[in-house]
Amino acid sequence: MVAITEAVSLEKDGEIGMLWIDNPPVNALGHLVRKGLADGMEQAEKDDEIRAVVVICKGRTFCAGADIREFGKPPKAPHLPDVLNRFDQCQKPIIAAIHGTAFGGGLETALSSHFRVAVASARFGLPEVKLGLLPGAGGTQRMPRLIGPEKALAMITSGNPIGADKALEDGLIDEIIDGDLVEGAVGFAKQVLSENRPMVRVRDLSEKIARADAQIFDDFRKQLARCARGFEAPQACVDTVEAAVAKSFEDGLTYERKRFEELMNGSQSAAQRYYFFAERQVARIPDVTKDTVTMDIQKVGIIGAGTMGGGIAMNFANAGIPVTLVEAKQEFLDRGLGVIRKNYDISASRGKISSDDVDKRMELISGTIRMEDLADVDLVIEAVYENINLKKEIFSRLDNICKDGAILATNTSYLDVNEIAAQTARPESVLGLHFFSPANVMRLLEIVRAEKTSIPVLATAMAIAKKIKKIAVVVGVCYGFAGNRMFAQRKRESEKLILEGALPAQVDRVIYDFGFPMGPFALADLIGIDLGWDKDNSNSRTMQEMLCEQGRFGQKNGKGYYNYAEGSRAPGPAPEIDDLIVAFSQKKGYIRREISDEEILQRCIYPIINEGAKILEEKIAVRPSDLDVIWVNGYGWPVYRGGPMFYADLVGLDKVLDVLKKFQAEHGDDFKPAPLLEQLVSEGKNFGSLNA
Ligand code: 3H9
Repeated sequence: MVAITEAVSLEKDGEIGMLWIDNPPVNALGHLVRKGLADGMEQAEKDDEIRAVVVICKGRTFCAGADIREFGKPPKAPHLPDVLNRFDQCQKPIIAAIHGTAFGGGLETALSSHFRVAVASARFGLPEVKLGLLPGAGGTQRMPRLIGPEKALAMITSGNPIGADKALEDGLIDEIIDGDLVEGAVGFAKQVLSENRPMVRVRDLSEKIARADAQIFDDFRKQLARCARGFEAPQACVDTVEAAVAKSFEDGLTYERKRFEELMNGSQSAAQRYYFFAERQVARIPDVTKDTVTMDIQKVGIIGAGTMGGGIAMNFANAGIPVTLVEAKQEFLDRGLGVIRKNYDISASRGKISSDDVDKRMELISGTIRMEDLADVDLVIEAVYENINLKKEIFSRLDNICKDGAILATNTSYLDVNEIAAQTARPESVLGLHFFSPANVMRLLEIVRAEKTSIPVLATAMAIAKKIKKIAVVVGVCYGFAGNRMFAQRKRESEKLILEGALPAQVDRVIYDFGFPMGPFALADLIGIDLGWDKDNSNSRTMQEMLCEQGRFGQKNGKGYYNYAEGSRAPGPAPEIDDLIVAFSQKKGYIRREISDEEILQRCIYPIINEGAKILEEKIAVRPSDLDVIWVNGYGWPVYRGGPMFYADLVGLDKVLDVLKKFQAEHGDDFKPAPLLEQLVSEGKNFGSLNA
């Protein structure tokens, strides 16, 4: 075995040269790998004993792509597209031997080889689009030539991987290897030599692109305009695959390079790449180490079979963990279990799960009206309505019922977890697990670490969150924790803006155009305007009271800030509400004025950032990027803008600070800048500098 670089070596197995890549953890195609591949291939070509080359990886996976950490830094030669063009020109057959994930540049390496073999568990994907990019090492040109433009478009624009069976069926790979990959790949290479099989250069294939239907490109563009609104990369992916059909291979590559670089230098990809690491960083809690012992959660109890409790129960059943659902009355329990089954049946009718799965999951959920039945569970999640006294009473009962060591969690969205924990003799076992609604769909979970929560309990909560496929963010105790506390800022400002002169449709348009799925008023209609409305004390003091007094509760009864046609969720104009807002604001003494879109955006977004800074100062969150993960997963922040803290850095903290000060002078201390923000600006730093 000869070391070519620290990451690549060349081994000879008779007439087969094995080019080994060893660059943990995922064999990313960093500089040492690219150089190793280029030099190793040259050496193999020069070596007369070697007649075929197998490209293969050590460790858990084939190359999972370019090294994302190198992006944004000055590129170092040799560049991947050049290395892969040399693969094309190689006079000896190259066989890519794949296990794990051949992703991005990894799959492009395989596409530039002359043959591809893989183990049955291997997966193949071009996920660049998820990083705001397109495959930039020939993937947009070779993939359509190999599997046809339509299948290539599906893979490239979605970024979703396919398995080995599908890859074989589509012609992406030549053979699935049963058993040992090294033996299988060497055997395949020997067979290629003995049969004198012609080397297949994907760049020279033309049959599949010649019969492409031109319409598919526009169909994809239209579909992506809907389902990937605001994202630049998916449309660029379509353009480059179209170029594979319309241009020569060389011209197509040049075009791909140009579009790749445009995306790479743009803010969307910077945001999405940042977010990729943010989502991995979030799992790192300074005082939780790899050695922290976690508990095995085999049985879960949930108190409350309402929308939240039912959704939470589904998460555990989906992961194969038995759940006991507790309700106060049999009828509530029956209703809750009925809703769960209905939700599963809907998933089955959409083909997402089988009817067998529905039965299996339902079997894992049992119901009871006796809290005592939770005596043997390992984790209890209380999901009753937001009433501190009720929650305290439940925790004090649970403390007597549950076995020693069982974790007691509350799903409260706002209340003081320390106060709840104090009701028990085991505050170290108490924490908050704040699921977001609908709990079986939303990926975000705030893990609320109370004053006395022990480290193993925290680590166990993080482990179980991973098991039920949530993105968990650890936060501290304060009113609304991190997400809702920041969200309250936008709510307050949007409500003030319509009194000062804007109307709901304008505010919603600005927020929607920024990239949120909907604006604050359409969202209020969706959630229900009556949420938190105190009917008995309502006295036309706020717009919420005005609307609720008129029976306008939002989508649920077809009338809110907007009007909804029967059976439709699309907000329609409600001129009567615009008139009501104008009259109400004038009665309150506002002199209405034209408000610019820019002001609306800054008024809604900058206070979120400012509150984030306060949260960081108070150590409620570990790092700024955790807040971004919360906003992307829980509040619909467009990932191509990274999250509020990333966005603030992009705008420039000095500008954010100036605008906040201006708003403070005009509108008061709701805009008072957080000391941390002032400090970062004075030190010339940004939030990114705190993302350790
Ligand atoms: C590309 O290829 C562009 C080309 O078309 C053109 C070039 C010219 N780079 O996810 P995990 C790290 S764009 C650097 O926790 P898993 C990751 O940060 C690239 N680092 O493991 C983590 O580090 P840490 C296209 C990377 O088993 C560790 O590896 N490719 C990269 O759950 C483990 O990762 C992609 O977008 C990378 N490319 O999942 C693939 N990938 O331990 C992105 C991972 O310090 N990667 N790391 O936190 C993935 O989808 C998953 O990581 C993978 C493994 C499925 C591979």
